[in-house]
Amino acid sequence: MSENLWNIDKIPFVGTSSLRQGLGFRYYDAERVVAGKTMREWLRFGVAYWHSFQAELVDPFGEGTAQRPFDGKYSKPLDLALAKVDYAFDFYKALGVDYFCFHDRDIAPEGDTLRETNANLDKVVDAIEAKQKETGVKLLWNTSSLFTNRRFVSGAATSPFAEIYSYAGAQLKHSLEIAKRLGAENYVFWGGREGYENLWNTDLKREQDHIAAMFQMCVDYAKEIGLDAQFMLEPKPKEPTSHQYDFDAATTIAFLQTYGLQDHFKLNLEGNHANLAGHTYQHEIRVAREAGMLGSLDANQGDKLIGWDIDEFPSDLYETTAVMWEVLAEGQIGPHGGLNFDAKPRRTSFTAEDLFRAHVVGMDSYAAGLLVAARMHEEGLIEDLVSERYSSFDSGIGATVEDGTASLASLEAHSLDIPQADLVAATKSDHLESVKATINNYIVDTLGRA
Ligand code: XUL
Ligand code: CO
Repeated sequence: MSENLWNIDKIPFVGTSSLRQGLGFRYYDAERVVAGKTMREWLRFGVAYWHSFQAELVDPFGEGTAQRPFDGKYSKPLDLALAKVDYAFDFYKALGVDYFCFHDRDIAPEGDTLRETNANLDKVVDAIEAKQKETGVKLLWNTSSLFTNRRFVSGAATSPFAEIYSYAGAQLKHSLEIAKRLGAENYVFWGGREGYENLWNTDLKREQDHIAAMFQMCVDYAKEIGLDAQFMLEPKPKEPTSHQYDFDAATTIAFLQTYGLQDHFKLNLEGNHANLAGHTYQHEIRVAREAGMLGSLDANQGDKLIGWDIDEFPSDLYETTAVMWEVLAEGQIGPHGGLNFDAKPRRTSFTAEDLFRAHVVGMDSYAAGLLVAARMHEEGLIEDLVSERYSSFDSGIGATVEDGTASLASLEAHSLDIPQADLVAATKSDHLESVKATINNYIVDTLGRA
């Protein structure tokens, strides 16, 4: 009998001797040093309260299938909420993660008024605060659910109804106070209903002005209460609304710049959201990095065959390698970022043990990605390829573009009499298929030796 509420022993590192995946890490060895930092320091894994302790594994056609050790034990919602704090922290300990994330409405039931709801919330926050002290597990970020309750049917900070806008601001105020109390390293805003169903009834400009004003109020209030958590917006193009304003990294950065908010926010990027926007996860991370806006990562993956947000646990090594390549190039996930598993087991993986198994797969997949990407960096694989590809800008006419001395006239003087054959000779094959296969080789060989 193990000593936690899940009756699961601390998940050990077992290495790669067995090919059968079970309740043991093959690659994630927390204190192993890779590229100058431990795996624990690079990866900073977090557990998402909403998926792990709230979700019942429903789908649009079927009821929940999840079997959890707290099921049926508590008749009062607040008692259940308080008990879940103990289950949650036992889960973090057994899994060996250092961080967790939650929405305000994940952790405590609503009352009839915001005052009553806040009182419920404070009781649970007391319990969380005590557990954080006892275990050393930290809050990667918290957030506010401004999309679940029916009052947010037409949005929160973009609702056309001022009463709802005001309520959202009031809810955010308390949520920021909780972030301060629990020492949140970041604070996330995901605009779950901040968008529109139909443009004919929508004043797009007015809605965006309103949400920008709300963000400014949050920035001001954080300053007032001395909250230094990194604020982050989490892009997602659609679902639940047909169009959401924080469509993707590029759109979100442009929004922040338009409203002068760019110095106060970074981005929390999610794999499945990237796919819904028609991008790879790597693309979103690269765009954010180049704008100095990489904040944190919601680690999950989509499915090629399903066109909505299914929040699968990461298992695609090609993708985890690409993500960790970007993270290594950046030197960190973000100033205070981590890998939060915004992911749920499939509806058919319904046991409590599956919740552990799914996290183990996610953690191992990212640890594997880290090992492969570190080797690629060490051997300069991509760096060499890219610097060679752009080398014609290092001297001659190319250098005049980069040092700002080129003009259309100077480009014309250079190009006017160059024959077509010489221009074709100036281009080079990418050998792209070989590049992709080389990355495969790095994955196979590095993990084969791990
Ligand atoms: C929804 C989603 C959210 C945010 C936090 O798709 O990703 O869970 O991460 O609200
Ligand atoms: Co997310």
